[in-house]
Amino acid sequence: MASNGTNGPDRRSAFLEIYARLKSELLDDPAFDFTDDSRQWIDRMLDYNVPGGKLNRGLSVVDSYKLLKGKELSEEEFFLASTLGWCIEWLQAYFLVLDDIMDSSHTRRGQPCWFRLPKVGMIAVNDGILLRNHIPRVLKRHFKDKSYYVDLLDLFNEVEFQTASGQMLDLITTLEGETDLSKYKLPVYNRIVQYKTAYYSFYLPVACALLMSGEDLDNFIEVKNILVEMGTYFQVQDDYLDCFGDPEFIGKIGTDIEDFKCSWLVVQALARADENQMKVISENYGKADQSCVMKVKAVYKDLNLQGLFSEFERTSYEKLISSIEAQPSKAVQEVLKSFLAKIYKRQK
Ligand code: DMA
Ligand code: MG
Ligand code: MG
Ligand code: MG
Repeated sequence: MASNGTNGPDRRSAFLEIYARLKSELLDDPAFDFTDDSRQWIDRMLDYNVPGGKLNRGLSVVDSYKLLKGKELSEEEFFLASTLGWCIEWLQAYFLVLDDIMDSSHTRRGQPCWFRLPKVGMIAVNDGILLRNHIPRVLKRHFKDKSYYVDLLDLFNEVEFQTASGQMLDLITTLEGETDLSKYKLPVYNRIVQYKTAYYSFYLPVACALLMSGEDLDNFIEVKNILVEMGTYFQVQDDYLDCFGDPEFIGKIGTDIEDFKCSWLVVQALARADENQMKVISENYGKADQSCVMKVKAVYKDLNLQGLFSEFERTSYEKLISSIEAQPSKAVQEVLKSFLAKIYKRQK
């Protein structure tokens, strides 16, 4: 029997046991008459794309629910919270499989991106669609009779729409930036990351835990705002690590400079560059050539964007802590603080 009151590796392995169960249910979904080959394909596709990350989002549902409840979870409660956690990991897998195609990335979680495997290629597009379709199948199987079932479906739909809209903003802003770099300003940046990252990575896990606790999400607007702030901070870290992180450690090789992305780093660089540095950026940004990438990184270093980032981390943390402490509920404060602790000064 999986123990659920534990921390550390046991907590992760208890959570992973739920993955195995959900996967085997999907591999026996009566709505599709599986052949051996198709079952094996899904089995392998899921193992490759769903469980290999940090699992922060998924585990946060369990942690948050436990904090809101104020005591240890029963076996059933642990299972349900974990299942919602896995639905978020599935959503993330779906977005990442497609994001890596759109961003021409090479590696993810320390292995080649799924579409880079010779036998996969553009089948990955349909795999993304299947990953997305698994979520309502899992929810139907395990939550159909819950009073909050409709709210749960609605929540996942809303958040998926926001994320896909954020991805669109990311992609079309890049198109605009290619002809006019001066479009890369902080408000444009903040809007992209709020939509593409913050809702699904930060609001969604807490909202799932709140629904399980019988809460009405309309009463948690300020909590949502704080989580969106936290998600913005998280994506700034992602952009920073894309350039300055250790690929061995973060499990992915950065592509933001090559891809002409409206990254936090380029936004900050453009706001500070002198005429010379501006010229280097405009001549080298968005080129796949490694010597161009290195020239851009050299400007980032000259502008001390590493120092600026450290300062940003510190002030974001302080601001977040003070908004969290203004929350009336101690349990909610705990939920938000535990989330922030997971990401503050992260190296991956
Ligand atoms: C990712 O933005 C956003 C989603 C919705 C996957 P990104 O392309 O910066 O992510 P990553 O650095 O993981 O490719
Ligand atoms: Mg990407
Ligand atoms: Mg992307
Ligand atoms: Mg990134």
